[in-house]
Amino acid sequence: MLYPQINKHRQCIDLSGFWDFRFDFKNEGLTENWENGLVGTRPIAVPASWNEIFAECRDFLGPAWYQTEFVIPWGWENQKIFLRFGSINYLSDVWLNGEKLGEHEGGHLPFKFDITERNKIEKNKLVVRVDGNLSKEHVPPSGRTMNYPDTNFDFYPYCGIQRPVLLYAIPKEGIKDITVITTIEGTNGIVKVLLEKNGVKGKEANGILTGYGVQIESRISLDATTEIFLNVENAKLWSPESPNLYDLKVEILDNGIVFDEYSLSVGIRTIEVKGIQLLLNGKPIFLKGCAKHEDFPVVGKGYLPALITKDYDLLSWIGANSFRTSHYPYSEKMMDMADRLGFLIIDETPAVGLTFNKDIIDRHLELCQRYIKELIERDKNHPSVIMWSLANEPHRSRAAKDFFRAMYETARKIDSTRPITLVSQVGASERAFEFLEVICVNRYYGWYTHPGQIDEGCKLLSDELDKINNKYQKPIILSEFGTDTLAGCHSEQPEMWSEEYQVEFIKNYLEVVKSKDYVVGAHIWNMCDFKTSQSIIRAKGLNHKGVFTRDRKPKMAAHFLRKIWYKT
Ligand code: GCB
Repeated sequence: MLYPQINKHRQCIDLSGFWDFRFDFKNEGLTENWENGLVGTRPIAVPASWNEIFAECRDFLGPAWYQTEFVIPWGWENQKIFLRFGSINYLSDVWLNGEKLGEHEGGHLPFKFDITERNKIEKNKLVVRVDGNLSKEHVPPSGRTMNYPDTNFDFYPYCGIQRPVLLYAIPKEGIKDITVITTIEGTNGIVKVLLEKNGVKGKEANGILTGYGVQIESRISLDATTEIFLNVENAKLWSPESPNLYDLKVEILDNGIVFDEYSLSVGIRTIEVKGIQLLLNGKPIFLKGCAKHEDFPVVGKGYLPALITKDYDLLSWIGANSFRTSHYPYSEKMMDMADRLGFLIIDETPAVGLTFNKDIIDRHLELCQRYIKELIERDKNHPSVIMWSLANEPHRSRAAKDFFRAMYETARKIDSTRPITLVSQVGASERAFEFLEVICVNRYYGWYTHPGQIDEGCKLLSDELDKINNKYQKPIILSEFGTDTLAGCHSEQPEMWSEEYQVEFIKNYLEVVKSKDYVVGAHIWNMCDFKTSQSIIRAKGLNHKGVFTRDRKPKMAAHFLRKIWYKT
């Protein structure tokens, strides 16, 4: 799904702003036909989660209704027109002028509706019903009664329209999709551009790659092929140290006249697994960084551009070169920025806390296959994305291997270029590791087990990593490790919850990691403190494992990481 853009042939309007909003406490909106127009509303910002906005409704997960109006601008008469929702958590039903456009399940991934034949010249009324209630049937599922709300995962289940809603127009015939694959031959970069088209019989396509003083063009007849090859001599490769990006423009022409075009940034790079190593552009790389969350006061999981730039600045400040989008896909703009700034991303689906219960496993598999497909379709052209993560911490189950094999095959069919991983807490007995290219493990010895005993924890970690390596001989990433740490809590001797304990834990874990040549990355849990459901292990409803606080102030651990990771 190409992100909407503005050029001579394509237009886009961001419907972000203040919408009308109403909670549906008695779940009567559907029977009372609220889709025809809401009354008794109050204003709400879109995008944003609703939970931290209205004091009395933090834990009300839905349903709730949104409404806005828009006018189709002059000049769009002969275009195809779409409405695109970046992310709504969790279920959405959408109506335009009282007519149902459709529904969607799952947060954090975009969906769109073709409204070409359904919009009015005058004002259009858009109504959206959002239901964020938890259920065992959903992915991610509900489940832990020790949590309120009863999430089966450790972050707050924020709900609402959480990313921008875009109204956009494209030519009736033209570019449907573009896939860019880059390879390296000697000092040359080969950029392969695969086109998917709407109509366009008898037309031509032109690919133009510019940057670093070169311009390379290649023209094809779309009746003969849909592949464009661009050969870049002495290519400037993309890497964290030098995130070089070329500009690619694809044009569709009719008798030499351009009638559609689309531009995107291209980073020429390769990513592969060889034995126990992860190679970027043929050279071993080590991932240093944190796992993250989209989470901030007031907006919850709402898209906030300033927070994106802030988080990248802090990641750079500690010298990180990578992160994982735990535990769901992040906003498109977060991914664009990673390309520009040179961050390596493990891109994860929303499949966290899967249980494999017999009664729901088929439904979950269907959803998870859709999630991985939609994630790859959305993010496949980002050089920053170096790996797909199928899921985080599924429960131990005999059914897991076949489940992940099916997800893996779906992913492999669409993307043959990137390694695929699974983030597991099961360890050496995780049977999906037999076919996945990279192994990600989360470990908390010295915190959840062996409390207060970092040395003992590190010994266990070291032995276990060796055991996994002996069994699989694949690159391993320590994808989570950390301790809850109250900012401002200190102790002479490292003691749990203190900033000193967090530093000591991270320092010792990183020493273990350094001693293993098969460990190719270490991601601390977490970059920042973040909101969770309420429970006896989450003081103030927060997970405190951040090396920064929720409002982005460094703890001692952040200073420690800057000391060891940051290079001027
Ligand atoms: C984990 C989970 C993560 C939790 C973390 C913790 O293993 O993957 O979602 O937040 O542990 O702090 O307990």
